[in-house]
Amino acid sequence: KPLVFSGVQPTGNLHLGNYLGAIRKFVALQDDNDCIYCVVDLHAITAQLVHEDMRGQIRSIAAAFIAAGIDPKKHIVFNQSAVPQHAELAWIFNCVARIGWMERMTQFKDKTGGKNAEQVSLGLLAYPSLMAADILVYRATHVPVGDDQKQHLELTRDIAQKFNIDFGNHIRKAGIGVDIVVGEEPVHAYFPMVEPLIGGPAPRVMSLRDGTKKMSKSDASDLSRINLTDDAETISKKIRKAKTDPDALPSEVEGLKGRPEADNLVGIYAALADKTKADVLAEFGGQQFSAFKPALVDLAVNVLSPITDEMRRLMDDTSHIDAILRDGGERARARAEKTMKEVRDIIGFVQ
Ligand code: AQP
Repeated sequence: KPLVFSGVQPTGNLHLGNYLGAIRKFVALQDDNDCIYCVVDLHAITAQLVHEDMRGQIRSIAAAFIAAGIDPKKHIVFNQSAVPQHAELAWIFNCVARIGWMERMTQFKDKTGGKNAEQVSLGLLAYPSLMAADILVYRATHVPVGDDQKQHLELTRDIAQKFNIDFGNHIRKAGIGVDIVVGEEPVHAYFPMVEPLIGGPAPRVMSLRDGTKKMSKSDASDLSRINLTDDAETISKKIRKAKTDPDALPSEVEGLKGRPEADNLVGIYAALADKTKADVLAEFGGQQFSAFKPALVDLAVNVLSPITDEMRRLMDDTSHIDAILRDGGERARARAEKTMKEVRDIIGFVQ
């Protein structure tokens, strides 16, 4: 079975973008894949070092995974810091990757815009290197993420490729790895080339207040996002207040061009209903937002409230979540150590 890996940062309330871009896909991939889903707590300290309730944040992401329908017995759910091999491989990748690769990342530029180098942690620059390690320490091949992570996954491929080429002879001598072709070039590879799983009608959910900005945990306006902890009344208020234009919905997908807010709401409806945007417009084309928004509220509340309720129940007594994380951590550690033994061997460390 293909090996799927993905992670979510415990940096605040999960929102609809995290759900549609990531967690919903995690759930759908369980039947046909071997899945490892991680609460990436080491990533959470890159932008902001001190968190008042880090434990609670980690548990609530794990609770969201379980409440959304991930089966932690068949698959693995754990928190990143419980498996030190992630940080070990990230260090090695820090030596494989080039500073210029990291500085070119748009997320790094967005998060550091207007700041000087004294205000930015070294960890934030190296973030994609740790992300590459998260995935490759399991030699995972498929990574479900939102569209915003596409560039980081390309970097993961670059790191894997450079490691494979730089250590090509060592990999061959160690008798491990496989022959693959990358571009035109034959390579004896230890690390696989990962494939991002991005598609769907809402690969990048946009802010409800500005259809050109990504829905994000760090947006100052709570009205810009639907949190997984919002109750039905709050969801209704946020969707009713969502920015739109004055025109009716078009009946064809092409009619959404140049209408980012309309495009976003139709994409959200489609993703929540497991339909295409064309299906949604076949139903609502020609109708005003005053008719479409209440239907979107009903759908969002129907899909999200069972998850919210279950998350709340799981968070009442966290011993169950802690046991899942402990068990997942042990299983993940065993797999990651197998890779690290081989990596240390390839590099030539004495062990
Ligand atoms: N708006 C989005 N649309 C689709 N997918 C999204 N993701 C995040 N925002 C959207 C996806 O959610 C997964 C987990 O994200 P994360 O919490 O690890 O990191 P993030 O992308 O930094 O999340 P935020 O909410 O945008 O946080 P801030 O505000 O801190 O930057 C990833 O798969 C991501 O693609």
